[in-house]
Amino acid sequence: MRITAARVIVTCPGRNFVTLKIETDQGLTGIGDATLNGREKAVVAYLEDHVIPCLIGQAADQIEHIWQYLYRGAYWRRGPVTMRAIAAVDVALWDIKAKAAGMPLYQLLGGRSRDRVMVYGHANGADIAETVDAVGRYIDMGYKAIRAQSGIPGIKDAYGVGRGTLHYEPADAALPSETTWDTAKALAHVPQLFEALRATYGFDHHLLHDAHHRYTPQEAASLARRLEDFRLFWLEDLTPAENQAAFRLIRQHSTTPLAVGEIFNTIWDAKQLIEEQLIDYIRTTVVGAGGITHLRRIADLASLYQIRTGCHGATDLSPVTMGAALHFDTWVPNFGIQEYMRHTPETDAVFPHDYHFEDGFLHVGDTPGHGVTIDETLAARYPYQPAFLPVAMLEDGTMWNW
Ligand code: EZ4
Ligand code: CO
Repeated sequence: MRITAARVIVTCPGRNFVTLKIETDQGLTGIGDATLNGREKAVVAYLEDHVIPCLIGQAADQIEHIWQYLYRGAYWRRGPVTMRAIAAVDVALWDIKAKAAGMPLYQLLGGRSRDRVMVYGHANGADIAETVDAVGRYIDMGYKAIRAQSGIPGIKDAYGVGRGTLHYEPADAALPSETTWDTAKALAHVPQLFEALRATYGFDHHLLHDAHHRYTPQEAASLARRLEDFRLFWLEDLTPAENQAAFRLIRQHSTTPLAVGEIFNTIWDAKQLIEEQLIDYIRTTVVGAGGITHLRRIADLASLYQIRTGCHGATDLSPVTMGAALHFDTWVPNFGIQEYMRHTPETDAVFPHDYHFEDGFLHVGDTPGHGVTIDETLAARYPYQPAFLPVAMLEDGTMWNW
C-alpha cells in the first residue's frame, strides 16, 4: 500500500484547526491533527513544502520507518513545528493501518486496559463564588474530576478564566492581547479558592489546578505546600520546565502531586523529570509529541517510575487528537486522567467522531481506525482567521510567562 497523495486542510469553526489527510493506492485514507495554537501557518508550510513531497510513493504501512525518516532525516530535530507535523503524519498512518486491519486503533496498540477513560473538565469564574458555582455545574454533569481556575483581584485576565461561556478560548485576538500577572496576589488567592471548594463540596471529587508556568521554583514550592490540605489530584505547570532540575526544589517541600508537559515535544524534554521522579503525571499528548509512535515511548519510560499519563486535551487540540488520545488512553497501562475541554457544536460537526461522554468518562468508539473524520465541505465554509494566544506582563511592563 503506497501513499499517493496528501494535503492539508485548514478550517476555523470557531477556532483554527490544521488537519493532514493522506491517501493511498488502496483507496484507504487517514487523517491527523497538526494544529499549533497561534502558530498554525508554520506547520501548514512545514507539511506542504517539506514533508508531503517526501511522503508520496512511500509504503503507508511502515509507520516507524516514516517517523524515523522525518525525525532523523530532517537533521534538524525536535521543536513544536517539526513534531506536530510528524504527529499529523503518524496519526494519519495509524488511522490507515487500523482501517486496513478492520480494527479500532486501540486493538493495534495491544487492546483495552480499561473500559472507559476518566476525564477532567474546566470550571472557571471571575471570582471564587463564580468558580464554586461552575464546579457545581460540572459535578451535576457527572464529572468526577474538575480543574478550577478563578479570576484574581488586581490581575487583568488571569489565566484560565473564560468570558461567560463553557468554551474557554484564550486565542481570541488578531494580535496578542495583553494580560497581567502578580505572583503575590495569586499566592494569597489560590489557597482560598480551594478552601472554598472543599468547604462546599467535600472531598468526593478530584480537583485540579493549572499554574501555567507563572511561579519561580521557590514560589511554586510554597503554593504546592499550602494546597496540601485540599488534596488536589494535581497541580500543573508550576514553573517553566526547560530547567527540569528546578522541580527538585518543589519536590523537597511538598507532597502535592505534580503534572507537567503539555508544551513538551519529545521524551528528551521529560527525561530528567521522569527519571528523578520529580513529577507524578506526564501531560504530553498525541499531537504535541510526535504522534502515537513517540507518545507511547514517553509513557513506557514514565511507567518505570510509576508516573501516569494525563494527556493535554484543550480545545486547540482538534477532535482528531482527542479521538487518537482516547485510543491511547484506553490501552496505556499507566493511564492517569484525560483533559476534556469540550469542543463547540460547530467543531464537532466539522469533525464527526464516534467517542462519547457519559457520567464523567469518555468512551472510545469501535470504528476501524481512530474513529474521527473530517467533513471537507463543511470545513471549507470556515476560512482561517488569524488568532494569537495572549501575552502576560507584570505591573511594570516586564514580560512574564503566559
Ligand atoms: O493554555 O492549550 O491545561 N491546559 C492548558 C491549555 C493551554 C492551551 C494553549 O494553547 O494549559 O488551556
Ligand atoms: Co495546562
